[in-house]
Amino acid sequence: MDALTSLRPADTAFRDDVLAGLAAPIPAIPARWLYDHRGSELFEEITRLPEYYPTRTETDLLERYAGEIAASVGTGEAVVEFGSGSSAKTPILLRAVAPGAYVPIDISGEFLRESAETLQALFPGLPILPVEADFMRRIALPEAVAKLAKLGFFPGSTIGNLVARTAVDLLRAMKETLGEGSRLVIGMDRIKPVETLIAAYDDNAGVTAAFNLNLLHRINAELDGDIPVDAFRHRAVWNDEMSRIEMHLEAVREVAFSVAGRRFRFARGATIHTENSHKYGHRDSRLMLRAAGWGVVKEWTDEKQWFSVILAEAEPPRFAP
Ligand code: AVJ
Repeated sequence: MDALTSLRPADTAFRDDVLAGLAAPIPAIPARWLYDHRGSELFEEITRLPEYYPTRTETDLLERYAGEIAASVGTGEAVVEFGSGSSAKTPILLRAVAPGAYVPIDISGEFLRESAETLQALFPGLPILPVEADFMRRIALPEAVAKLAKLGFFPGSTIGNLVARTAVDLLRAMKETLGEGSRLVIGMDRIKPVETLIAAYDDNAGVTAAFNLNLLHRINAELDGDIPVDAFRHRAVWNDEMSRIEMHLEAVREVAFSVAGRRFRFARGATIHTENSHKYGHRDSRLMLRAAGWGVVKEWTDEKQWFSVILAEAEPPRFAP
């Protein structure tokens, strides 16, 4: 192992995932690598697209029902957000529940600092205690919030990136992090007409395509790759069996390239699977939460039932059945 490798484990993880993913029988790269600086900018742009309904719909739901959420949780709690809340959604919740502290958790220290600054300006008196960590595992929360009741916040249907098994692992880790008696406000995207879903993930302006293709630019820049990006195109497909939108990068011609000194060859039509975005039926979301030890207290949805915001409560350990 060279010195760089041992000093920069994050780079190794990206390289390992990309090399293993490109060589796999069904080539796939974990979706988290889409979100470098440029990728995060492009995602922000996606949230403003006319076709991308989730952000708008969830923000409207939070605005409309923040009062009801606040009424069922009380004030002075520690709001713990999984992912750093630089978006418009976090202030809506914080304004409504008047928390005793705000704890954003994110794997990227840079985004944490940015969003903490933005929110501190909006809520000058609020203690903001960022935690740089991977929230897939149980996290020790700051000592300062030990005595406060906890309200988790996980908006955006980010849970939908994960297959059910991993999603349940995450929800269980969140329960362990937040502790007994805690509650969770989670956004989950609903199943809807396929045309609407496809449009949201393959927009007319091509922003989602740029977001997906940016992964190849990132590989070229960070992993010494020479992938001809124009040999790939963005594809969004609905996998009905798995109830999810999948993003793929499809080779439009036969193409060979190298990444980190390794050679790869893709036949025309071969794809790299880059993201899943699971969609849930009314009962699906409840079942998944329940499987991880969360009981649904209340659920809010829009007129078209395109998105839902769920308030869940950590259930105490129970005996059978
Ligand atoms: C951030 C995972 C919620 O799945 O809708 C949007 C990501 N990908 N357009 C989603 C995404 C393409 C987004 N999440």
